[in-house]
Amino acid sequence: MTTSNSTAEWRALDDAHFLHPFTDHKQLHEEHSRIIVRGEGVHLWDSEGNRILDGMAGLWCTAVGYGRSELADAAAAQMRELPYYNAFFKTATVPAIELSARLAKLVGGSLRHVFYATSGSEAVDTIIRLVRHYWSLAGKPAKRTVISRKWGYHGSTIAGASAGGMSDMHRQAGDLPGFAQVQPPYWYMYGGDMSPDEFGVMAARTLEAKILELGPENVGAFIGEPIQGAGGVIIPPESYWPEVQRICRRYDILLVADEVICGFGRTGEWFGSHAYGIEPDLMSLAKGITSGYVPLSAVMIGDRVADLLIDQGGEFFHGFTYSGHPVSCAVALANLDIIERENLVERARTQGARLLSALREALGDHPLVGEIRGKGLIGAIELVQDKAKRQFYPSDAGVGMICRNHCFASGLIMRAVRDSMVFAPPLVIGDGDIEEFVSLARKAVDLTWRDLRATA
Ligand code: PXG
Repeated sequence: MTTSNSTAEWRALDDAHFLHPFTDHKQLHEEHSRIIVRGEGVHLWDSEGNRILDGMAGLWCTAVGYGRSELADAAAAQMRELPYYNAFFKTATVPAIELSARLAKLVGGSLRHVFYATSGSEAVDTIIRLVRHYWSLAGKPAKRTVISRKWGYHGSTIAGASAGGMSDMHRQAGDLPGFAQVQPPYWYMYGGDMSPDEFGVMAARTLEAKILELGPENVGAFIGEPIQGAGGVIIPPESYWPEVQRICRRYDILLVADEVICGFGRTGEWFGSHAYGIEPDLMSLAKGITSGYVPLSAVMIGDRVADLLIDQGGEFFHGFTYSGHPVSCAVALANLDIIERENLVERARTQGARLLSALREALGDHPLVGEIRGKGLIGAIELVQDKAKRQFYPSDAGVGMICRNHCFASGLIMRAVRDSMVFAPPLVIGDGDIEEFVSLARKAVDLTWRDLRATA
């Protein structure tokens, strides 16, 4: 429960004591935080009573929307029964067992084993350990390098940051050896005169070139988000993933799908891997697994890795205090009940199509808008200087940030990644919410255009 402090007092305490993630604090202290106090459906309220449409589902996670007392009840019931016990010493709890079986069924294929952690970063860390352990057990300990894409996001632990393709994070000590990056399948930026499908194959072949450069005997895995989220909602051409799959098989490289954002309906299928026909050896899950109500992440492990690990691995010296936390697993089970009962995966598909076409109708002809792309309920609006040439503004113009600030001020949360305005609203978004989203987005883009012309 919040105290009776006023917004001004909270802001003073916030500035004095709270270091925020991914934040320039000097800048924050000039502007101060907006304090979010309540949520219902797709809307949030701040401490000054303003209502905000959350076009980002928190941080890509509140799939079932805010205010679900069913999830609070599931957490409370589990806390009363058994708030905590671990799974280290030949013990297990019922929610963790039941969730494991349910995830295995939902994910399908050979990914029938689950390892739990608390964050997406820990899931990715676990995967890196599993990849290297697997290849040691398989008699190929040199296969250690993990390849990812530029602008891939795989978490913020040292290993996660190193595995990702964010150069700012690499510069701040997220630069372990044993990682390499290749080109993302970002047709709008890099596709030139190629068709999206020609470009998709070309982008996948940058992986092949990197494997050959490093030597396949040194490469353990390729990790990629089915759709790159934090990197700007980079939706790959349909030709991309089949070619990546072929390359991984050809050089005997494990394929890892980081489904932290794409999992649990976001793309209009249960998992992004299903949407693109990817057959990964390992998969990371988080965010939508509990709709963000409590922290939980999971690694799905395919038979190839699991069989060797179980038969010949001995003890896997890895795990966290909260691996398989019973409260988190109980909330995840209740969250899956809601997703299934309310057909939210299908809903992501239909409402996503509705949102995309409404955005295209409202903004498709706008001089500042180069492309509006989406799949299910994840998408982006590209703000560009020259539509015909697919040319971006110089990065110091900060066009995305101008637009983000207009969104924020008018009651819509969209994130700016470079000049891509990204969105991923809760899967429960209704028709009226879509109308509100589109009209606020249109207003923000218009105001951004006005600002740019004023300074031109
Ligand atoms: N993999 C992917 C694909 C992610 O999107 C992580 C791993 C790490 O998860 P944790 O739970 O450790 O944060 C993520 C997280 C953004 C943003 O600004 C995105 C994430 C986290 C924070 C901010 O888009 N994604």
